[in-house]
Amino acid sequence: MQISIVIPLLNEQESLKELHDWIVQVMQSNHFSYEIIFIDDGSTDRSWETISELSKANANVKGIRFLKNFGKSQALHAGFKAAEGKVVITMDADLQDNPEEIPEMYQMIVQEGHHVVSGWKKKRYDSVITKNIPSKLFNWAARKTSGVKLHDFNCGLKAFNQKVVKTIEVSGEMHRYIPVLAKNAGFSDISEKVVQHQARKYGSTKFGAERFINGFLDLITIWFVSKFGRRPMHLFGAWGVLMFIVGFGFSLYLGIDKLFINPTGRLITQKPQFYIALTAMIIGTQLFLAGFIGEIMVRSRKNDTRYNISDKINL
Ligand SMILES: Nc1nc2c(ncn2[C@@H]2O[C@H](COP(=O)(O)OP(=O)(O)OP(=O)(O)O)[C@@H](O)[C@H]2O)c(=O)[nH]1
Ligand SMILES: [Mg+2]
Repeated sequence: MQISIVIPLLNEQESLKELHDWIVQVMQSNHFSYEIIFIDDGSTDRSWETISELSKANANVKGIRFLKNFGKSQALHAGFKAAEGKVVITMDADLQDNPEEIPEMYQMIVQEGHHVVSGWKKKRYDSVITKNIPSKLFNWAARKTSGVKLHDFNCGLKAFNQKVVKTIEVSGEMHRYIPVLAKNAGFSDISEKVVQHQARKYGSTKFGAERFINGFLDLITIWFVSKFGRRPMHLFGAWGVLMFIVGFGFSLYLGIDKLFINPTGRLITQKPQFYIALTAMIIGTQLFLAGFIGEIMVRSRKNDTRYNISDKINL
């Protein structure tokens, strides 16, 4: 199989049939062997019924339904696990991403050998205040922190070599940073393609302004986890020991001064060095303990299931 199209969705019943027909038309005119995997993440509308009808008419349509809403990242995780195509495409279900981009993205993976090709909505049809400006800021911060030079981290339309999606673990709210996860896993050939972007046609938006705040916090997490996730002691331990040494140095100074040099001088508790010594030693011990507990957790971590599937079609 050449292409797996993974489509996570939440309450997009109006768009699904139109999206399906459009994808099929592109796939057929390019003679691709393909599958479309819809992941219904606890929709409360008729999305699952629509997917099930589509799958009756087209055996290339597959479906996964979650018992409740587990989030876009978990949906992608489930889709990636099921995907069989050499190239795996992700796209939004709301008709904002154009399936006509798929053939060219496929070629970029197969012929040019990129690991990841990420869509770039260069010209957007969104509100300037609520989407464009925050999005520019967000992407700038993401580029600086992650070192992945993409203009548009939030674009749902992306293409991956199958090896990438089978290796990385998309968890939490990390769907915005799949290219960063790929880079951390060693798939460093990450490219970009300018893609068409449409205004939302049906239904309503699922992410509000909090996406940028959450997105930024996730970015810090990803930076931290990729650098120190497997060796927390190297960060906390180092700072802990450093702080403790500073505190200990001051205590030593105070002790020697009081005992041998200037026993009749000011009380130790009247000197600023006393408070510096106290705080530094307490913070140092705390940091050291954080590193220690972190190491224990890293060592005892088991694989945890993060979503539950209630139904499947053709899988
Ligand atoms: N699996 C899953 N998919 C989701 C969830 N929330 C949103 N989606 C899907 O993710 C895609 C993008 O969400 P949108 O609400 O369109 O976000 P957006 O495109 O930035 O915002 P608009 O421009 O208003 O459409 C759509 O296909 C949604 O159906 C979720 O909780 N789980
Ligand atoms: Mg959308």
